[in-house]
Amino acid sequence: MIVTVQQHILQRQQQFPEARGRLSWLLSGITLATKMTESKIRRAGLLDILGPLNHTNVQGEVQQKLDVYANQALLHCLGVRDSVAALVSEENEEPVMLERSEGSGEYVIVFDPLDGSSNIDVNVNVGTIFSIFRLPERAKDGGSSAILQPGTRQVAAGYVVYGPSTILVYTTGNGVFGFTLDPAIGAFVLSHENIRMPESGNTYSVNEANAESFPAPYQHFLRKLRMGELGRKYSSRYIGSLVADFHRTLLKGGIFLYPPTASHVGGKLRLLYEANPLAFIAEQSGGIATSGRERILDIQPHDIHQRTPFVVGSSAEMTAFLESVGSVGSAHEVLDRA
Ligand code: P6P
Repeated sequence: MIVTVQQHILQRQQQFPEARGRLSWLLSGITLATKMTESKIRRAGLLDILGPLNHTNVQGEVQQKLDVYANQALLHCLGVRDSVAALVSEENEEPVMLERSEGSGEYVIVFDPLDGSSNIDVNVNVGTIFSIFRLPERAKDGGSSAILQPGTRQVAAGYVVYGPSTILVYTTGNGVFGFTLDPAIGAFVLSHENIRMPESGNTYSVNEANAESFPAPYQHFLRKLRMGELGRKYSSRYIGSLVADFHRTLLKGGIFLYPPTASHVGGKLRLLYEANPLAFIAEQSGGIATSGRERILDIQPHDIHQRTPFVVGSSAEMTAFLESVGSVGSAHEVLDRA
């Protein structure tokens, strides 16, 4: 008996204060948009859709045609759901505020429509990442305060990883669940019931090319890891596509790091639509996520596109990291607040 992601939310809605059908209706907007994107990715080489457009996005990155398609799909599929008050996309400089009748716009959805898209031309996994907030009562006008909420205020978060299979992983704060897209019926079907991140793993994931510019405590930690001082042998795995590197860490354990570097002294990854949703999923599955200075979910954003250092993974490796880096939030403090 198959369980689709919509059925899953509805079946368990008594546990999800946010569900009441509106959240599953929102999620159906996301799943529809990601299925549209998946159908293009599957045939990318056959369609005139590969390769860069002749302009750059707000991030100054050359936009791949699929980025634009994925972004438009999400803006359309979510824009027609009247419970959505505002949309924030990695591809849009400003939030998209939606005209809604009094009181109907209830949610803000933040997303990276196609993370890692530069990998598409070489057929490497890419992903869509999303995060859902409620519009605070006082900000019914959808002002920036409605959008700049800390990750602890997320009501749901998830990602779709487009790879050998297409898998949706999400949480609403009651565990983490995975659904595999069945092309035969065009539905995401429950395939990973209650995902738990292993308490430790044997891979670490970091772009070693930047290692010389990592802050010394990071270099010290990585050296300890490589020298077996954590008591186990590690392998290095770095795909260079955040959702793929995270998905492996979620299922197999270990640690992923994007530290401060010479070119990105504040970190490269985005807080709102990359670190926050993945940190919510990590904590819900028993893992830890930090900026190296504080718990990711506690960070009060000041800009919708702000970046952060991002270290996420199994409790064993993350505890060793936090003790080694001597962050503001000690290992125990971060653990206690997870
Ligand atoms: P680097 C892809 O461009 C991305 O945004 C993430 O998906 C990935 O984790 C990171 O950048 C890779 O960055 O500097 O290692 O190439």
